[in-house]
Amino acid sequence: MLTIDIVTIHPGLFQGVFGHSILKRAIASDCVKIRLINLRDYATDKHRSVDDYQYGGGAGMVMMIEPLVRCLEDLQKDRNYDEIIFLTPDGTLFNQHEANSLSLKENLLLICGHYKGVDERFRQHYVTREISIGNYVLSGGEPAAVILCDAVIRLLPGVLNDETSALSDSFQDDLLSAPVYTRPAVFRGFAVPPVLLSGHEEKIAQWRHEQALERTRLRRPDLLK
Ligand code: 6GU
Repeated sequence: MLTIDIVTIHPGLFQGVFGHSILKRAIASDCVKIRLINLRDYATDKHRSVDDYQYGGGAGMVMMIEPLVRCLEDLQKDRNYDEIIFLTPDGTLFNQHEANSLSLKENLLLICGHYKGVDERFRQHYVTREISIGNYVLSGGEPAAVILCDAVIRLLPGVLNDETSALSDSFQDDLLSAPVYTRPAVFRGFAVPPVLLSGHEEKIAQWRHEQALERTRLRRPDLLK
């Protein structure tokens, strides 16, 4: 079973997301175990500080190495992490390939950054992977951690009802998905493509493949390279 430990100064941000829908079910059915760790529990002063001014001056606080290492070493008493992942906008871009790879691990540690960043020594000496979810800046790593967890957990065996549906996702074969339709067959004159009503499995599969290719060519030509 996959376990994901998440170090954050806002554990409450996660409760809603993990308490609903597919993620809730995945946790309830023991496909994944998630632990939220409040970094402030590892602060060393009475204010429970986890950040400080940066050396050399400049705006923005920096997360201190000491609480992070105290936290990490405490967690490592009962876990051997496959990856210690720092979520940061200057990390490598997260994609489906990375999600697939992480879904095969057993113990992941996610560390959510805040403020101006994290003391570089922590990144250099303790972190094993740095991940960004896109070319924009979030106010903290938490939303990125949620996205990473969702993308990984839905791939775990037993999480999706229809085991094949994760395999037919957009991106799983570097193609976007074909369009999908449901009842009614005609809505205000807008008809479903007739081939889908034909019952001809081979023709349907071929149509879907052509649509996927065409959609990818038009919207995401970068995926076809
Ligand atoms: Cl992982 N963190 C933050 N703060 N901003 C981001 C991000 C991560 N990925 C994209 N933007």
